[in-house]
Amino acid sequence: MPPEELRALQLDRLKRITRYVYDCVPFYRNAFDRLGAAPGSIASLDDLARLPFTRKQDLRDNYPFGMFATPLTDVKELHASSGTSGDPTVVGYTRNDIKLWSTVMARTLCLAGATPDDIVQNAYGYGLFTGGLGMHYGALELGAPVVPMSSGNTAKQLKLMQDFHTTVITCTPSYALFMAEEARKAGIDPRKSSWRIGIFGAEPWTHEMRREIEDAWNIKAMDIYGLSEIIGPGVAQECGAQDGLHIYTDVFYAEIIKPGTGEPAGDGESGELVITTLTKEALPLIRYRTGDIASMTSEPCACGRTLPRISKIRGRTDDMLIVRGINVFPSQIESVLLSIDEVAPHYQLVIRRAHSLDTLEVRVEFSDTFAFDEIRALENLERMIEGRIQDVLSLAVKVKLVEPRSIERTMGKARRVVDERGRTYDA
Ligand code: DLL
Repeated sequence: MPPEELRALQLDRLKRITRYVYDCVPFYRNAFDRLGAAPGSIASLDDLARLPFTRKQDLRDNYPFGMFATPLTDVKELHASSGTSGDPTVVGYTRNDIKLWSTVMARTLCLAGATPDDIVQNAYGYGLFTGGLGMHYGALELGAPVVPMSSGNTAKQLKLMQDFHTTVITCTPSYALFMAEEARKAGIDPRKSSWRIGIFGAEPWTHEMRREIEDAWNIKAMDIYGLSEIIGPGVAQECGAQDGLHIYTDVFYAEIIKPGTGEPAGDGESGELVITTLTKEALPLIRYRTGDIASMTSEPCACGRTLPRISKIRGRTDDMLIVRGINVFPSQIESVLLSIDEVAPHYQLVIRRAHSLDTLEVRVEFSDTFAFDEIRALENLERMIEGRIQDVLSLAVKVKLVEPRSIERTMGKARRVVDERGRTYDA
């Protein structure tokens, strides 16, 4: 769609959705009234900036169904994302919302290069997590057979991959790497598998991790982004150009703001991604603060699509670790680790506080193929990695090399950060 036409469609939908939430969700009526923002006053897309933000805490405060705009009888499916503390965040879908989800997920599969001739092995978890069912609906809509594996049961994943000749694998990037290890252990060469495309997301991963996965499986590894509050998977997806994720702004209007001030960030500038759902019925959200840090550009893409693109997610406003006053994104450390041949892409960051001073320990597995015949070699490697990380972060960290396969593997989202100062959360 040409950009002017897209903007007209967005404005029309924005006017409708602001009126809708004002009429149907007491939370929004109060928030709009407090700011003196009448829904009828939206005359241009810029007017959106006058509307209030919505935060995850607002969903928690209205647990479980207080933010819904429709009666429960119209809600046909409920999901919840597990928080790190307190109540989960509950999301609901009407029949039309499920149609929308199916459409954006079919789009996602197409962007990634899948066709109805593919067979999709869906190893995202089925259940309250939105990954499994979201991908399932997309495959149905696309018309490609879907194998509803869910996550885990790796031996079965590998067997059905071989028996069914599945061609598209969908799971978290960390599980894709784990399956490659298990395949090799079982005497299966992952590079010779029938998979040609992987659609990986639900957790942060770097370009270096992409190379590891592409190399391990001999596939194209494509990044998928989404979050339950907005719809689940199906908010943005990489195309064949692998140069940013097209974000579906015809239905999920996107802004990038400076987290501190809420001011808009410029084209290509990093900030917090904020999304307004333009057509959702059960859980419409206005200016939802995703907490995800990315940049956005409207520069034309090599693939010819006109939807803007977001960068890979660079971190979260709330998983940014602050260690001795220095902001640290786990992805910065991942990039360093994966550029070093002697270590495997399995790591954990442990933060402790000793004598009121924070320390960051990077535990990383040394690679199977590397022969350490003496302690000295190991120590030298540890010092070398510490130096590299210090160059990037300007922070002294302690690197501890650990045995292959000694760091806990997960079938879903990897647990990268252990904060022993009193908080633990998933990456
Ligand atoms: O993770 C939805 C999803 C399922 C996306 C399957 C992709 C594939 P939640 O459990 O609500 O929903 O977690 C959403 O996960 O705010 C990001 O912080 C993170 N996240 C999701 N995709 C990516 C990605 C699903 N590609 C939260 N890169 C989001 C980095 C991601 N982080």
